[in-house]
Amino acid sequence: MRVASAFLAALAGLGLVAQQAMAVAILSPADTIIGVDFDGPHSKSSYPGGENPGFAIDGTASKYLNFAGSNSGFIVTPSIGSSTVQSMVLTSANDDATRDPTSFQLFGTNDPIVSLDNSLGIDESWTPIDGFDLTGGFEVPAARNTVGPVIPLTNAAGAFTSYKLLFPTVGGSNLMQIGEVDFFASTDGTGSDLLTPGDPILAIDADLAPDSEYPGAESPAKLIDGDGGSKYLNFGKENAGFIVTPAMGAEVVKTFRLTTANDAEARDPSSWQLYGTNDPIQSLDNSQADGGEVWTLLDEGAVALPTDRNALGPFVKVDNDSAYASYMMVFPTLRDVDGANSLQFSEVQFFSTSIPEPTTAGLALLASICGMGILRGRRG
Ligand SMILES: [Ca+2]
Ligand SMILES: [Ca+2]
Ligand SMILES: [Ca+2]
Repeated sequence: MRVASAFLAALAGLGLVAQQAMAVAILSPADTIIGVDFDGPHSKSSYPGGENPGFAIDGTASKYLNFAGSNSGFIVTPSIGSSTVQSMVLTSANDDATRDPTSFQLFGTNDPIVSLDNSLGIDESWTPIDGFDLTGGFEVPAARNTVGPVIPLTNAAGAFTSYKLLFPTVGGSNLMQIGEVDFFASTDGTGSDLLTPGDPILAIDADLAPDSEYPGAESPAKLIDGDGGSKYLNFGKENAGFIVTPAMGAEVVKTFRLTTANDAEARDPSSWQLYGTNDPIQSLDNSQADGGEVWTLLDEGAVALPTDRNALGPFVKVDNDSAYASYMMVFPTLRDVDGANSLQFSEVQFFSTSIPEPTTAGLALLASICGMGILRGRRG
């Protein structure tokens, strides 16, 4: 007994036992937690390499497919130069007619194209030309790989050097696909196609998607479920994170600890920022944390997580002496952002007490005390 109490007293003197014993774990599965990402919304446009927008004007029925579905399309700059489009023909793709466009909007511009591939396509000044629902005989053919009817356009806007074609609606699918698009200067589809295979063409989608997005089974709640095998994954990558409101009320966070996820170490956070607020949380899930709370940046720094998977990371000190009702933690950098499609980790815990990493000298002293204890125990 004497040995044990002396041992504990020695450890307490080192700050290794007393502080750990008193440390309060602040987070629990009862807490309210949402996903956020500081970065702004972006276009959802994306396509398979083998079904890129060039296939919409390659002169064959081979298709362009955009995973963004409705409101996707393309920007094309005809190599023939300025033209006045007055009719259009759409050719159906090879499969799944629910991906076929059921309406269109056509715009023109004489600006140089500065929009990027897979962007919103709004970085030029665009003039509406025409657009309507593809009904009453103008439907994309139900038969596959089939040339559709001539779609006459009312073009009061004149000649343009580039065109933007959007498909605001498709036949119920989450994807959009089109086998071929032909533009004509005639009103009846006669004459040469204004579009030439190889013309500069960009995929676009006009819908704004928030940067914060997570799979339903990998929600922020997985960070505080006490299960190191379940993870939170956010496709927002850099600057993604979470807002948590501990059920136990306002506490002073002085230490945190992360647990790595099951795979893909490139997705591990490598730096952190911790913010606090006592305002009610108005920010929405998957928002930019722009609900109007006033956040105080408490501390920030690097974190070196183990490459081991489902492994506890180091205790990380937070320079903070104030209690907050809610905390926001975001991760500005990842271990290997170029090799990652998301941010992920399995658990987070906040502690109300500083938990310093044992120093080398402390560990040596600890080892010598343990050795003494063992020797004394044997003698007893
Ligand atoms: Ca094609
Ligand atoms: Ca978990
Ligand atoms: Ca982001």
